[in-house]
Amino acid sequence: MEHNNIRKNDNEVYEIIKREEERKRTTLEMIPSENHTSPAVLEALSSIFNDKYAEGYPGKRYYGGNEHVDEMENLCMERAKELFGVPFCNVQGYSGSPANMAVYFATLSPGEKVMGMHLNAGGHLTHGWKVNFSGTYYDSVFYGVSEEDSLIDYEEVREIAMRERPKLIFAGTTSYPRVLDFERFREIADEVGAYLCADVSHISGLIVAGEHPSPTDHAHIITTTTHKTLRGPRGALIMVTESGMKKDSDLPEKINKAVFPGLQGGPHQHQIAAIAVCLKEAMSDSFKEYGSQVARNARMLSEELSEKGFKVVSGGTDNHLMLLDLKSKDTTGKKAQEFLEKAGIIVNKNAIPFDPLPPATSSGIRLGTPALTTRGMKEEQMKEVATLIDEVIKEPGEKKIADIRSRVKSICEKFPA
Ligand code: DSN
Repeated sequence: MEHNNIRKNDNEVYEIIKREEERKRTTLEMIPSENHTSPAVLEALSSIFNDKYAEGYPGKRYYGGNEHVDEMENLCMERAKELFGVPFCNVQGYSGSPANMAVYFATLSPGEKVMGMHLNAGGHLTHGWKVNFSGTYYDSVFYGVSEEDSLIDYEEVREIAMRERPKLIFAGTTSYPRVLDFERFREIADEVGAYLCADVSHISGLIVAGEHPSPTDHAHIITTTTHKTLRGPRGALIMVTESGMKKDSDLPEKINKAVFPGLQGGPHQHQIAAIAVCLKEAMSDSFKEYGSQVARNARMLSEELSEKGFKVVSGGTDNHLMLLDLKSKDTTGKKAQEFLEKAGIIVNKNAIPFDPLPPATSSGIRLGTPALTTRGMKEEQMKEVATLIDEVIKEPGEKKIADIRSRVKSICEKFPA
């Protein structure tokens, strides 16, 4: 983007933006929750809708002048409902955490019980973690993965649910590389009378592309951020499914009230415009091809890294991400992240299941293919990237890192962001 007005009025900010553009252009973005959004999404984000206050919902706003805001929000909701096959969607959540908070407000009273995946096994802060609102104001219990294969043991999930009787169960992850069995989660939720919320923030792009089973027929509520595999602006969708409506026909109303006035003030209408643009993009055939390539790339990267002697948690991946267990590599997640960053490969350190190290150090790194795939990279480039990662981890000296940095730059030039 040109940013001519920023350059004219505020050169300091302009220069920082240009440096960030340069960083993105010349590095391999492999954090699985990040992506490169389209210029159309970025244009919508900087549109005139930024200026408008619109507390309330279409047709029921607290301010005047919302004719076009209503049009835009209705369009965005209709697109989300069509794409995910649900009868209700709230598009005002500022991001994933407030969206999940709205689900708590709509389904639980403070002190009631939620069950989610343990953070160290690949869950999310808002699924009950103790330092988060969800573990502070609600009673939380966790399921994890099996020590043997790092997969969710659904029998164990059931046992914990039967014992603890949570009122809300989250099926959702941030670093779980395998398919989630939403049907099984729903059976468990039904046995204890709980709401099932599928938080598909990481995999929503794969779901709409047909690369991961959809939770629509199983969950009562679906939440997702819009900026990960869905490749939109920062933001969130909170959806109620047909079976959510059957369980509680007031759920949409409760969710709307939880978002506003419960949690948020004026919705970010420029963000909603950008979500609408992203949802249209996600309806296209080219997005389906994108989602499928993301998964193919992840499989290839994981296979190549395994062949080079890396331990890939759970033995591989079914989605867009993988976790490398670096315990046998004489390094930590923290060090590996730092060395790779110097070489222009951006990843994040991540706890692996049963990690002996604290999260700030951790024994693993998390790698994903959504952003590389957006740049047009395919299996052949994944082989190259696996070689670069392997070389950095094996020999993180300055000379080697400088060599890898220049090889990274040349891949980036061939595949412009
Ligand atoms: N921070 C996100 C991620 O990286 O997965 C989750 O909120």
